[in-house]
Amino acid sequence: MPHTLYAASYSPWSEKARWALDHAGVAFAEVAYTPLLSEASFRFKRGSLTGAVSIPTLLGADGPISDSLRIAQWADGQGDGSLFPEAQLEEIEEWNYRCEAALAAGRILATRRVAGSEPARREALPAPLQRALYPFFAPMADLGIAFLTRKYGFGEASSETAEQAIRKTLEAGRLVIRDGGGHPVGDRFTFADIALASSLHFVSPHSSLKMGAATRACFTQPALAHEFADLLAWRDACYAAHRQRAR
Ligand SMILES: N[C@@H](CCC(=O)N[C@@H](CS)C(=O)NCC(=O)O)C(=O)O
Repeated sequence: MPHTLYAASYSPWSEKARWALDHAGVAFAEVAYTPLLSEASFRFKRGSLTGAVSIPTLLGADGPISDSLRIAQWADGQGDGSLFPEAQLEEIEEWNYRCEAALAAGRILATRRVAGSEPARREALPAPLQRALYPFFAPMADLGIAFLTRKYGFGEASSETAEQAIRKTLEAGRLVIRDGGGHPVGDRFTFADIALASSLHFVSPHSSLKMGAATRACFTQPALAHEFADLLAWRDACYAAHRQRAR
């Protein structure tokens, strides 16, 4: 059965899954998911009418696989197994956990900025709704932001605390890259590299990721990007060396 990845082009969690699938050479089709708007048809395809759903989700494996880490582990099992060497599994999962904390914090900052940017709210809608139909669908973007704010419970979170959480992960990442010879775990490229590279998404998204200019601006934190310019350079080198694209 062909594999389908429900994903969003601007989402770092989707990119983690996509990267691992490409690395393992798993062929898949990607379906663009827009929060709220896509949920009903996605639930139908996934076969889950109740309960929380999230993207990335891979359909067409043994059953639906949600969560970027689980998708990556499944993909690695189809490939050469190099992303999750048995002996380093715990360390890799620990890095993923730290990087998830940075992403969760980054989403707070980015969503707030998107909420305040009319062009970014427009870009959050599917392409056909961004032009002539926009006046009718503009409220959908506001609803989508309110939905995500409620779903991920960050309405009250302080931006300073979020920034500190990102800094904590990136400072640890910087140290381990410096002292570990260029990889967060062991001396080879593993999923920990993918997790750390993706954790910079809400500091400065990688140039290869498709997103509108206004969205990219909202996802960029100039002060953090300046502070972690060394880690961004490492991330760019990591993409250049290891981001094979199957499609
Ligand atoms: N830990 C999860 C996090 C996934 C996640 O937060 N997904 C969000 C952002 S792309 C999502 O599904 N948003 C759309 C929605 O909740 O409707 C993973 O690694 O896949």
